[in-house]
Amino acid sequence: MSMITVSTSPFDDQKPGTSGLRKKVTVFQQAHYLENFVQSTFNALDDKKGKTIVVGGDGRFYNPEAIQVILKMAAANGFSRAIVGQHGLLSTPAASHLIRKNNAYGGLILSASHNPAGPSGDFGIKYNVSNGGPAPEMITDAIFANTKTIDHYQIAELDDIKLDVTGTTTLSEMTVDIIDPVVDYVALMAELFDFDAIRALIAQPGFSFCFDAMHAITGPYATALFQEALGASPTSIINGVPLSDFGGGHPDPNLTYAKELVDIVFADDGPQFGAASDGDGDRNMILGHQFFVTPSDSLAIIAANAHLIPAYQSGLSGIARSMPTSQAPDRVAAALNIPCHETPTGWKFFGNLLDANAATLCGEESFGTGSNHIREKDGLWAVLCWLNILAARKQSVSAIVNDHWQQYGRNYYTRHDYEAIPSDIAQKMMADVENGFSSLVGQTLANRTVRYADNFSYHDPVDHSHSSQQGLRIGFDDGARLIYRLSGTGTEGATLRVYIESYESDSAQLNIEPQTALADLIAVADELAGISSRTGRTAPTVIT
Ligand code: VG1
Ligand code: CO
Repeated sequence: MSMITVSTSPFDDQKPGTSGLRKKVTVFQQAHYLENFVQSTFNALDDKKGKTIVVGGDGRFYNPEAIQVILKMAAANGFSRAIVGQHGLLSTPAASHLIRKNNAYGGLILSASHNPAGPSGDFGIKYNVSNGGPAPEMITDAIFANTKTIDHYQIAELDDIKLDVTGTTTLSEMTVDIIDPVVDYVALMAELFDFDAIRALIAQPGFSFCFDAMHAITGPYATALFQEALGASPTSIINGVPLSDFGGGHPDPNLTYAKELVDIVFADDGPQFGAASDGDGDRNMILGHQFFVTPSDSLAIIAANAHLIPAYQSGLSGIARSMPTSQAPDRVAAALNIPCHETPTGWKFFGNLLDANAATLCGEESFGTGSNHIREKDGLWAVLCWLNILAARKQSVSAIVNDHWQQYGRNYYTRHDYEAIPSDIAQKMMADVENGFSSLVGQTLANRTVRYADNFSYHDPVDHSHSSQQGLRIGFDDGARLIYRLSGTGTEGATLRVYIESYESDSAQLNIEPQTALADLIAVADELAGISSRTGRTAPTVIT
């Protein structure tokens, strides 16, 4: 028998964050580190006999090594079948779809999303359950509990499997299907959208667009979709070849990190439409010519125009947004007479709502948008939503967004991130802000009255689980909000995220630059938490 049991001892830092376990590559390279986490995950699951697992990652450094370990451990833990993307590649949305399509028991996705990659960058691993979505807190808590007591793991002592050719092979008793990572995903997109209309739009002489894959996982998917299925020219995709260090870049689709795309689309002769995706393909940025669409607005506008997209023609059951996402989608939900659910940050909280058909569309302010077609956010899906809407409405991106504001009003919105601040300073700041809450209600700040100040908690209406301490929020009488959260995905010190929102319905006041429109609230946010005095930072690391 090739199965062996290896003795190990626990690591004390394997608590999954907002989206799985993320650490420096060098941390994952420690002996037994990856194995401990994988075994702890398997230990948290019921009987694996006869079950299928999907495995793939965003192609970052350490992906190939980790996949070999995971496959050998899956075989030793009794899985009967593994479905693996060729070369070990799968975007996060494609992995979610494969889990669902093949009725798999679950999947392991290897990604640290937008975090930089390479030998000195980050690596990550995340378990998804049978609905295709990230494991809910009940399971991530059980995984963490196992990491604290683990004393052995099981692995097959066999040669590595070759992952460069599609086909079926075996690893001891386990069947391994190496599949094209793109085909099933493209077929799903063709079912959801009006490809003929999008093809016609792209073929118009006056229309051009640019998609930036940021040297991460979406390159091959974008090529198959935009070029091969929809007829776009090869020059419409930039940075389309996945690299293990993402070309040294930071594949976070926002105005700061996707600067190359922004420069192209903001040039005077730039294309009418631009988009980018993140490291693992689950997030997106949408641009029109010289125009940026705020992610919260993107969700609201997709919802308001969903009837133009074949998959959503018959209506939406509801919308769900994370708490810090702006309230723009709430206004669309109210107009459509459907519920708008407010969940904590992280896609794992949308799974139950989607399964129960309580929501059709979901989104986060952090450039994540998705629907019930899978159980992850989906960057290319969002791009196709916009292309489908552009094709149907025959208007520019900026005209569609401006129309939306005229109809619903505008939720001015910005997020200020302060990266890599010392953890103790960040923790103290959050504690002090929360301690000040009792005296805050009723006070007047930035010409508004504070209506509530609390630490957000969520009661899941489907499984009745409870999640507390999900972000500090201050709500004003006019609907404006200030929110403070510490990131659960960073790997260096703490990242403070400050979310600032205010609502404007005066049709003459809808085109102000957001940092200007929100200036008074931004000043209050800094003052209340003492951000600059405590951290010495005079400006955020990133503004989105
Ligand atoms: C961030 C975003 C959150 C998103 C998460 C994972 O989390 O704020 O909205 O779900 O990243 O996305 P945090 O805890 O750092 O704020 V991804 O594309 O990194 O899997
Ligand atoms: Co991502």
